[in-house]
Amino acid sequence: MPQRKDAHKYNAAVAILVIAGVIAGITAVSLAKPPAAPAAATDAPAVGGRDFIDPATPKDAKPASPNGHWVLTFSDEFNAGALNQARWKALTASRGKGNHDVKWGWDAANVTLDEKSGRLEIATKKAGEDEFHSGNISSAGLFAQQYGFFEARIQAPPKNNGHQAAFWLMPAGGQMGMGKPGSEIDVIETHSADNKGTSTLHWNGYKKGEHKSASRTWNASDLHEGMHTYGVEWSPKMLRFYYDGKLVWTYEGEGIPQVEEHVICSVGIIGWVDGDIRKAKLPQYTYFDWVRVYAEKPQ
Ligand SMILES: [Ca+2]
Repeated sequence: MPQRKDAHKYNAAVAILVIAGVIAGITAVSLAKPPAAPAAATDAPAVGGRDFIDPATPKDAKPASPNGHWVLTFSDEFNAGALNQARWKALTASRGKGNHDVKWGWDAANVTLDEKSGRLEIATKKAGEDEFHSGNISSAGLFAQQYGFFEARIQAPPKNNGHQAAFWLMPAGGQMGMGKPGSEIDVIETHSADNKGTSTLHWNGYKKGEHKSASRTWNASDLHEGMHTYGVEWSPKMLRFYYDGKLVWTYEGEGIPQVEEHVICSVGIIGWVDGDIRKAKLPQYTYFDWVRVYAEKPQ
């Protein structure tokens, strides 16, 4: 499914049309429902055409959700030995203060792929005095989708090292500070010093007093051992979060995004993460075995 970069403008235009329709006394129902056609490839990705599905993904791959019928729309098994530039960009960016107030950032050099193990590896390294770097890959500007099932198989960093694995979704142009009408969906942020994961929805922007969020922290005794599957089923009125195929949180309410969002795999040295990055034996590695995205197939 191609990214429609003007999705938010389109939705805003629809909203204006709906208001205008109500004022004019005409029925707004037909205007509120986006026609099927605008999703056509007027905004084809700048790189990579439609190479969004990895031929290495098993033909019988299916999401954890027992609900609906699904068709694979995007996948990367990370088996190719190099980052697929049609699907991802590795970011280099400063992230300000992190765990125990250290300086932290993402460095594209910390993202590597190992052909032998078929994994994407994000290194967390000491980069200077009280400065630590991890990594981030994003499908922003390449692939985005509204609704569906988003799933990743991840091996979290070793315990007690003050950093976390994260798999999350953001709206197009969704730099920190933007949340309307899209929202940040954190499918998973692993904890460091305990066997827990947190799933979170952030909306209404990030400004103090305006930002809203809902989250669920759940126990997973084996989270720091081996690979685990993390997924979210995103439908217009509901988010369902899964850990190894088990439903860990159902959210219904305000803030569920109604625009296309891109996919991010990253390692965070975020301030709230438990454990102490300054005491970590570095480098440490977080492994991503695959990412798969499905859309619900109309029956
Ligand atoms: Ca793999």
